[in-house]
Amino acid sequence: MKVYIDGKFYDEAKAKVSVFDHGLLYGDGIFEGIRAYHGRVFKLKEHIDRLYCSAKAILLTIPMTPAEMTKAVVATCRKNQITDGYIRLVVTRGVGTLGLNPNRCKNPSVIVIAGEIQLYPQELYERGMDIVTVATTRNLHNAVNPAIKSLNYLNNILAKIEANNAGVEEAIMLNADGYVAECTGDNIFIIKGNELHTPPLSAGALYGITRATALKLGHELGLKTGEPNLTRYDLYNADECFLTGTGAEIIPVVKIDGRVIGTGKPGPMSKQLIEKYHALTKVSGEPI
Ligand code: PXG
Repeated sequence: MKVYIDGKFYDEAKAKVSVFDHGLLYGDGIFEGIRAYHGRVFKLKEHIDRLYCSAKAILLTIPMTPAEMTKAVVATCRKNQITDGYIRLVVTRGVGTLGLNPNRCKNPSVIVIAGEIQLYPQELYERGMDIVTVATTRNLHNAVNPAIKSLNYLNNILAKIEANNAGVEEAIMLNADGYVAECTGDNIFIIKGNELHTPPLSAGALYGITRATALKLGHELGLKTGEPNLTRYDLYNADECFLTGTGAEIIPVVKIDGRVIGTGKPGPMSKQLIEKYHALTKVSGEPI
């Protein structure tokens, strides 16, 4: 594997950053997780746009234009002969002093890794997932805004540890007001009757790219889409539930905190959404 770092390609074993990089010392940086399907980078523009929004929020100037960033991602895929895979785009604050002052970091680093994706087990897509609500509260907007896809993922990792301890793959995180925010690496949706709901961004959800796609596809299927505040009660009493994410795509949820959701099997609308999503990944994206 060849890894792109600041304009050059390095062998995997030589692809390294400094121990003085503030991405490592403080989690000071941002990232994107992107998929490639059938020789195309899916939703690349959306991911690049979100990367620059994250950068703006943390006052980090990415040392290249979005067009150059797009080229770097595609070039890294080509170099690694990726047709289907996972692309991790990382921008760190760069090398600085041991103090946390970001002004001491003069050169942010841009890293692109293109490799294989690790998916949830296939049987979970067929049977549906069992997930739990965890005690770790989603970050507050005025602390580390959940809209920033930052390198500081400890909030999510702490929640993931709780999910692991409970013997499940994903955790529901609530915000400080007790409303549903999202999962550790996925957004959450419910279907009740003819309505498709997902928590609003103000509840502490990431501006998920798969989330936006699922809302659009749901609308096309004739569902009424909305983004109201949701409580656990709303989740428990849903007809169907699923998670969305670049890695997970759309995955059905059939049990939450021991409550069976709907029939206890992946629901018909969720299945249709999954089909439509797969169809979309087959025909769109930035050619490699
Ligand atoms: N919430 C959080 C906290 C995420 O990190 C999503 C929602 C879904 O967003 P997208 O835009 O992907 O629909 C994410 C995305 C990984 C990995 O390596 C994580 C994500 C995406 C891809 C890979 O764990 N998280």
